[in-house]
Amino acid sequence: MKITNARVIVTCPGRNFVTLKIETDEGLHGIGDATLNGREKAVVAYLEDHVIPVLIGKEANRIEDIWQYLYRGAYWRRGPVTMSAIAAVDTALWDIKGKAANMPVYELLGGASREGVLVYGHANGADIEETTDAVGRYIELGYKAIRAQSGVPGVKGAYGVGRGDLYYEPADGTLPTETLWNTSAYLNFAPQLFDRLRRDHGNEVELLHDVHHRLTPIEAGRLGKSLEPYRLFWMEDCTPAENQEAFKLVRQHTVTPLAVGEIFNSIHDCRELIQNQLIDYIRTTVVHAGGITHLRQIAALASLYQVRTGSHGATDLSPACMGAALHFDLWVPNFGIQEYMRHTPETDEVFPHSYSFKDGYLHPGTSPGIGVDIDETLAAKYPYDPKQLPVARLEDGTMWNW
Ligand code: KDG
Ligand code: MG
Repeated sequence: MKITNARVIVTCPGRNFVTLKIETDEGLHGIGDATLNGREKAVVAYLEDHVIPVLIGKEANRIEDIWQYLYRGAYWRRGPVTMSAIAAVDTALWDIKGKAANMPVYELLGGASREGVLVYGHANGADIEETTDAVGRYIELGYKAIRAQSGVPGVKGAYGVGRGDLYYEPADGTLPTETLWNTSAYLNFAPQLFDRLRRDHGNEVELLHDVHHRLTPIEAGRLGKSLEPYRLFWMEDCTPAENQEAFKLVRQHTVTPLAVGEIFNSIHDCRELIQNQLIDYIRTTVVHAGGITHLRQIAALASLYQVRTGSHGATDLSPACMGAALHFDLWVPNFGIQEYMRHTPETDEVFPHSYSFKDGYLHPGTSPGIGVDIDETLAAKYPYDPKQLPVARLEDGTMWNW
């Protein structure tokens, strides 16, 4: 089965998505997500100028060989643009292989290891009152695990507070929006938030929190320790992870479980954190970490150290990524949890899919392939709308981590 055609589809049904569609001489096609939030056009150019020309005529069944060709063949290895482009090809080829075998991708990987994929939803609010109400609404919807983010008194731009709690989207300006950050206000506030959430909602629901790279290692240790009474499922991205040694310091001070990895794109980014058991959950996902083929290597390494998966699943990862991730999650032995931020109804229409939510779990469905397609006619009605992620500064003007 030869690849005869491949093209990139850019659409903005509420937010921008980049999708690669690969077609074969047997009439089968597959799709893969290539969205890199705020840097979409870089991946489009990479695919159109450097990847698609070498795909035409290749044997579509040779997923591993094509992965190696694109990875080694670029000479310039790794990086989010390269790895998102490779991921799109990889996902589309797994989709095609599934369709050719008439099997859902989780069957090709080794079959289901569980009945459903535990997901966490996003509750957020401008203050504690709004956030606790939002957590209550997610519990009513059936969620067993909920990420809670709240506006912080005195902080103009706490991370994760959206416009409405269902479809939070941070990339909101043609130029980056400037937010202000105050670490000490946040460190005082966060334990108050989780104290209130536990008092209002009890101990059964799993609560998660994203620090979004904002703290130094010692501040992260202090936060983790102060959140211990509230038994978080995880504290995410508590400090930037370029310096992975830093997590030793965090670990020395807290037993709050740690999750890192949504901005990682290769097993080499994860290796030190995993091998030194400095984290509990690895958050790499299909689209930014080289597709299913690479993600399973990361998961296998993690399994040696009892680190579990907790893949990124924000709205900037398209339904094509979500579909592929759910097949992976249903199979992977050391599964932990999957992030699930619902897409807008317009996005769901552009990407018809077989995955479905019930009682806090997602299931990828049993359609052959990844179970997600793209309606190109509808996609064409939503032209690209350039948007960038915000930036953050401290109150004295110093640039900080958004
Ligand atoms: O594009 C950036 C978002 O995907 C990111 O800010 C979301 O941190 C995030 C999360 O945990 O979902
Ligand atoms: Mg995050």
